Amino acid sequence: MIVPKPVRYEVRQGRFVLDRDTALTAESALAGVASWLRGELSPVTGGELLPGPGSGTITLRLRDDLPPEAYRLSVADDGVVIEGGGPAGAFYGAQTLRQLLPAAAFRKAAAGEPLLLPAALIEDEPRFGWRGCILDVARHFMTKHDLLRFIDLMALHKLNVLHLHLTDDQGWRVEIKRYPRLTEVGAWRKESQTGWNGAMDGRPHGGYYTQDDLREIVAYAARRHVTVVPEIDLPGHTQAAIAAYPELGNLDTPLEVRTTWGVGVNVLNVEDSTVTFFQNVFDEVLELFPSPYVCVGGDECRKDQWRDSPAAQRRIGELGLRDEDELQSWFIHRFDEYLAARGRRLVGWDEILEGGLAPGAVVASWRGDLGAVSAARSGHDVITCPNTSVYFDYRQGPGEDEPVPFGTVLTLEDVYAFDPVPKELRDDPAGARVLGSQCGLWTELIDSGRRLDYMAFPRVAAFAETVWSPAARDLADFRLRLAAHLPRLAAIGVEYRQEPGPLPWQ
Ligand code: TNX
Repeated sequence: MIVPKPVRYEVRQGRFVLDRDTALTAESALAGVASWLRGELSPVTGGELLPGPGSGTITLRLRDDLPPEAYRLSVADDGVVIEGGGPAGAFYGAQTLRQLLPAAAFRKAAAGEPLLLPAALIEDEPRFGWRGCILDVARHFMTKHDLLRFIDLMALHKLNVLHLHLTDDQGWRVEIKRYPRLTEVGAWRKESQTGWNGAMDGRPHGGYYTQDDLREIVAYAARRHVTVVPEIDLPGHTQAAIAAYPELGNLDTPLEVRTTWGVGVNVLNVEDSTVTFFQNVFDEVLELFPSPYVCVGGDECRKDQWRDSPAAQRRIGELGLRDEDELQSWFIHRFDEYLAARGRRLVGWDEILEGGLAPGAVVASWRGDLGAVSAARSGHDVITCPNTSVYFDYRQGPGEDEPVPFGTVLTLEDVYAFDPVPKELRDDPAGARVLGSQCGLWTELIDSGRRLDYMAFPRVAAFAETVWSPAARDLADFRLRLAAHLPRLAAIGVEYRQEPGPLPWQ
């Protein structure tokens, strides 16, 4: 009853009893996985899972004939062995081990029932290397505590990329030492207007992560084999930055951090000083986030102000560009060069295809599948995250009382039916350009960790299956496994959406 479904599961005879005297041994390269597993299991068994003789032993080791994220887990009467191709594989084997236990094993207290693991042999590895969630902490700030908990929940589902949308019109959420006003001013917005499906609730809102917070978040994620990919969204979605430093914008009048939703008109100017400003910002961001991938946004940049700006028009003339789309492309290229020189790869939303795409750029394709298909065919790596299939800010059922009545209905079954490789690329060698997918938790209408739970779960479980498990789908089988999985989420304290909705509603 494992979620996401493993590649191969063979039921065997017998069972292993986990108790306070169970021992746990690991080779030194797996010390991190072992200490994580001890931390999860010891409150449940009441024992310390030390190495050495015990009532039975859990052994963690590496196997060099497996890919790094693959594992083999065998459970027998006298012991449990987890073999990983690398530490990530061993970690996923340990996650599967937890799911073989009763749901009570997900509580942080003694289980009060025997902890029996059914004998089995499980062989497993992911279908895609990029298994992500986009979390928008700009529209509504999520506390550090909420973020760490969310990372644990991602890891439980064998997801490995947290794409953190750190900046937008409505808030700047990352401390930058060189430019303190980005958070002093940009992290706070006044009473918002109401409207847009009741979205803005008339309350002031704000918050940001200090650099120490972010170092902690990144390290916490790394221990769970989750890479945090930072996004600083440019050149649109930047009103909070312009409110802090008006010289970044196109107007003479000052702006405030935005208090409405939708695509805004205020975008960065294209001065060299603005490019330098953001490269200085990235100098600090790269220090905090070791991820090989860094997202510079590039989505929904309205060109109205560039059309009206003599400076932007002069730039178009000087560079011999055709139009404002090419100007945006020129702007994004500056950051591609900057990141490439520092050994990082640029990720951008599919609008970066317009007006010419930076050579090594990775495209995050969100407007249906079109961007994914053309980017892959022109030799770019692609992450698929179509708003038609994996946007979890969209409502989960058609009911009038469904909380957050935004977007089209996107049910659990819709998510389960998603294939990360678009139809057009399935019989095309360019399909290999799809690195994987990420689901989108945009938070205009998700204003708290509780609401995040409701919108994310259980759809994240279905999504995890689409990126981890083999392509074949069996909805009835998924439903059975989900029925065993929901009590695990409940034991953790996740307020997932209960069928038929909208409970639990706050
Ligand atoms: C589009 S996805 C956006 C976000 C919004 C989202 C709402 C993307 C690159 N841009 O700014 O939050 O739709 O669903």
